[in-house]
Amino acid sequence: MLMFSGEVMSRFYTDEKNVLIIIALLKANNIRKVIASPGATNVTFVASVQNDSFFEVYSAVDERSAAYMACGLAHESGEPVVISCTGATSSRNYMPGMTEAYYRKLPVLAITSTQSVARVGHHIAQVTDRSNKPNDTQRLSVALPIVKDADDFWECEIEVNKAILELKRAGGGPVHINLPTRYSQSYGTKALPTCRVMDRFTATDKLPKLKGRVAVFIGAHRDFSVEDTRILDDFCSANDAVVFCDHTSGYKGKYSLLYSLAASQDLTNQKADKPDITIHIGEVSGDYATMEMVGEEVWRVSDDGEIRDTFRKLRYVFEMDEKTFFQSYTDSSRELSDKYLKQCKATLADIRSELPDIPFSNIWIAARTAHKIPDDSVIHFGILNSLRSWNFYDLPSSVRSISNVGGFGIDGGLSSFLGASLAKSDQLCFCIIGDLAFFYDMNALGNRHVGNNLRIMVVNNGKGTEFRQYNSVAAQVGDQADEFIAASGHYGNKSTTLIKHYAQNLGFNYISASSKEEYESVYNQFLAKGVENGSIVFEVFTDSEEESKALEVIRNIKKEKKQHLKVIIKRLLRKNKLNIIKRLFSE
Ligand SMILES: Cc1ncc(C[n+]2csc(CCOP(=O)(O)OP(=O)(O)O)c2C)c(N)n1
Ligand SMILES: [Mg+2]
Repeated sequence: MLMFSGEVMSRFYTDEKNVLIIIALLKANNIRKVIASPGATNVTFVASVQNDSFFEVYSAVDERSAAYMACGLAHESGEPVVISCTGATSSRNYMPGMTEAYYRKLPVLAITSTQSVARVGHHIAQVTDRSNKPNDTQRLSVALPIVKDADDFWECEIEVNKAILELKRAGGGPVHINLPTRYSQSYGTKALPTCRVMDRFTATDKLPKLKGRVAVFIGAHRDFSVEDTRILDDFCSANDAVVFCDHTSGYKGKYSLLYSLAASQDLTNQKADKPDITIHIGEVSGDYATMEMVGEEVWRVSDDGEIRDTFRKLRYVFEMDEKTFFQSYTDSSRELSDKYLKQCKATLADIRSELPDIPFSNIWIAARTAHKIPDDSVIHFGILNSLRSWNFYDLPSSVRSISNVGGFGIDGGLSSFLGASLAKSDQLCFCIIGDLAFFYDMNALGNRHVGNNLRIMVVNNGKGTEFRQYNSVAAQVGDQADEFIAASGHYGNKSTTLIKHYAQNLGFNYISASSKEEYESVYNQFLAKGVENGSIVFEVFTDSEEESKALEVIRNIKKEKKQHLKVIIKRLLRKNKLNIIKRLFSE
């Protein structure tokens, strides 16, 4: 090999972070073969691998030939091969070789370097549009960012992991990475960044050891059958694990912890109840508070096998059904334990024992009502205040609950609920929904299939109170938020007759309440068992300020001194009142 020894010795890796992440992860995955084609945009990548003796670098001027060389080398060595090219038409010439690799399932990783993709379409020399690729040239194509902050780093780390894992997934094949450069000239980086390496396992692989304290976190999930529940319970008892749940998790087993009340406390830190490893199952969760209760490492289990780094701590993906996973980690010879469960339950019980008086609000309603929802009913919650408020309180174990947290829309709550009510006409279906969500989807109530089993509670605070909560992202905007952010004053502005007449004209029974006393006097009608008396709309008028106060009260039951101080400083910083401290902290 031709050496330019003086120059090479003085250089290390580029300082372009996307390149460093690629190199770190190639090394972690033991991918060392690189075929480089000449050019300017891939200088930082090529010069960096060239400076690391781990890599085995070859040169090929003709990119078409380079890709075919990679096929031969990958096939013969049984290892993945990286090909690197620049802009202009270079990447176009990878296509024949990548097509060959696709149909032969050869692990060829094409890294096509480029100037910033923002330059595509502006007649900038050598910049070509790579956003469309023939389907049969790659199993996956990812576009990396130029890494400027922690979010870019995270995105880059994830995309490179995805790309590398795809080289061998489902039999393997070629993968494409588009890599933007800023033509950095500095090669002073001696150490590669620490990157998270992700691994994927299927049911036939040898699985890693599960060590430390374990919790399962369930996002939105279909209801657990009796058998599913037993399997998860057995896993928990064999591993002294717990299950962090909310009302969309579908799990009602012995190890379930509706933990939102504890996790939401502004002035305490529930560190003592955190696991080391979190097993993540289910889909999107609306329980933001309990999502903080993840351990240092997350293991995702899903049939889809996708990299879903919800908590930014993903280590392993298990591409298998939950039953296979849980049974694989249930060693029945181990001593059974529920120590961790008892500890978390004690935390919750301690907070619940101090529940204060709460202003009239969705949270107060949930406190009065959740435990009284009739057995075997279904209950739907609107996005997001209703779901959050009711997540503070347990429902009877025979009651099944759900919310549209898939797309998180306020647009289809009533329609989804109507659909659910059609499945069994004699099963009571409850819906707790805000006024904006109600009016958005109110036509569902006029559907001619509406039966007698609907119990709809509209919590009417005259706006999207979500954006008037004391801790909302719009909190700084104050009362001004009402006009355009919380969309106050629409739909009759808390009219006492609008929903009433609409509901009654459609054949619903209508009841309403505007205070705790009124609520107490009518809510038993809403909860009455049986469907004989027809469907009900129960409109509860609350005040947005009281809603916010209620949330603040319930999130401040427990106080830890250290945490208290932290929160106070944070709030002051947020309010921009102590700019000096802010500057001090940012230095
Ligand atoms: C289709 C759609 N548009 C906008 C949003 C953003 N959003 C989330 S909660 C919310 C307010 C809902 O207000 P309301 O139904 O009255 O409930 P409240 O917060 O007052 O309890 C909005 C607009 C959304 N989730 N979905
Ligand atoms: Mg509202």
